[in-house]
Amino acid sequence: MATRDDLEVKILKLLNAGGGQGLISGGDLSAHLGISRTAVWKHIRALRALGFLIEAIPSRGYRLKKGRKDPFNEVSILSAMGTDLIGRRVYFYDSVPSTNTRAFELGRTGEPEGAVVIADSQTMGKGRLGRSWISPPGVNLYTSVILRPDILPQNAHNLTFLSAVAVAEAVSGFCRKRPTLKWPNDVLIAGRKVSGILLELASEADKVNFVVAGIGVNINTRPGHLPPEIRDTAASIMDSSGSPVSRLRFAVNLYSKIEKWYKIYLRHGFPPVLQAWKGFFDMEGRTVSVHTIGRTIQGRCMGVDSDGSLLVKTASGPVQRIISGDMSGHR
Ligand code: BT5
Repeated sequence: MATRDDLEVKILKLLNAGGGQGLISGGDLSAHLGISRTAVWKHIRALRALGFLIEAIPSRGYRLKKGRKDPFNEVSILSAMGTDLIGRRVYFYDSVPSTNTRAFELGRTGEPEGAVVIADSQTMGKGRLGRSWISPPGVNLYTSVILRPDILPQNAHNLTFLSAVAVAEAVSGFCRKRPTLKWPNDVLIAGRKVSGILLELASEADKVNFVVAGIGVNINTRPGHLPPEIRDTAASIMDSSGSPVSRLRFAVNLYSKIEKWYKIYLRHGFPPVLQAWKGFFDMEGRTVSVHTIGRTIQGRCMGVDSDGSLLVKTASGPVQRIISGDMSGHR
C-alpha cells in the first residue's frame, strides 16, 4: 500500500506535469491515484502545509504555482528526483548532529545503497580529522549518500574523487566561474571553499560493506552566516551566481551527477573518474605545502598518481607520493 508521502509525491508529479494551463482536475487525480476526491483534497492540504502553492480553481481543478522559493523537504526532493539509484530513498531532517552519523547508522542496519540523508542544518557537522563543518539552517546542502560498491577497502578513497567530480560539475551549472578542486576533497570557487567531502567507511579486511559519502555545499550562505575564522576562506554558490540558488534544483542536479559517475565507476573503474577530476585540478606545477600526520612536505606539485596519491617533488630531489593530507598552494 502506498504511504502518505508516496501519494503526496505522486500528486506533485502529476501537478508538475499538469494538463492544459497546468491544470489537473480532482477527478483525474483521484482516478490516477485510486483514492477518493476527499482524500485528494486532504493530501493537497498537507502539501500546502509543506510550502507548496497549490491553487484550487472551482470546477476546473488544481494548479501548482511557482513560489519565490522552492520548498526543500522530502516530498519536493522525491518528486523532482530524476535518478533511479541515488536518492531512491530520502531521509530528510530539519536538524541532525551529522548526516554522516545518521547515514552510518542506517548503513549498519542494512539500508540499501542509493539512500540519501539530507538535513536542513547540522549541530555537529563533521570535517576530516575531527574538524567541524559549519552548517547553518535554511541556506545550504548537507547530505550523505550510502554506497555499497564491490571494491577493496584500499580503493574506497576513489569515491572521494568521484564525489568531488560530481560536486564540481553540479556547482559549474550554477556559477559564472568554473570551480576548481583542491586535492583531495575541496571544491573551490576563486580559491575559496564552497564544498567539503567526508568519506566514511565500514569494511572488513578485504571487503567494503558500505561507504558514506558526506557532502556539504555552501549554496546561499552570506559571509555573515559564517564564523569569523572561515569568512576569508569560504564562499557560496550565490557569491558567484549573484542571486539565490534553489537548494532543490542544486540537490537534484548533484544526485544525478553522483549517479552518472557512480555508474561509470562501476563499469570502467577509477581511470575515467580521475581523468575528470584532473580537469578541475589546477595546482599542477605550483609550489605546494602538504601537511600530513607529523610532517609538512613542500615542493612542486607534479599532479596525482593513478590511485589518486598526490605527487610532490621536493627541493632535495625525490618525488613523494602522499596518500592523505591537507594541501595549500602558492602561485
Ligand atoms: C571537509 O573536511 O571539508 C569535509 C566536510 C564534510 C561536510 C559534510 S556535510 C554533510 C556530511 N555530514 C557531516 O557531518 N559531514 C559531511 P576538512 O577538509 O577537514 O575541512 C574542514 C575545514 O573546513 C574546517 O576546519 C574549516 O576550516 C572549514 N569549514 C568548516 N565549515 C565550512 C563551511 N561551511 N564552508 C567552508 N569551509 C568550512
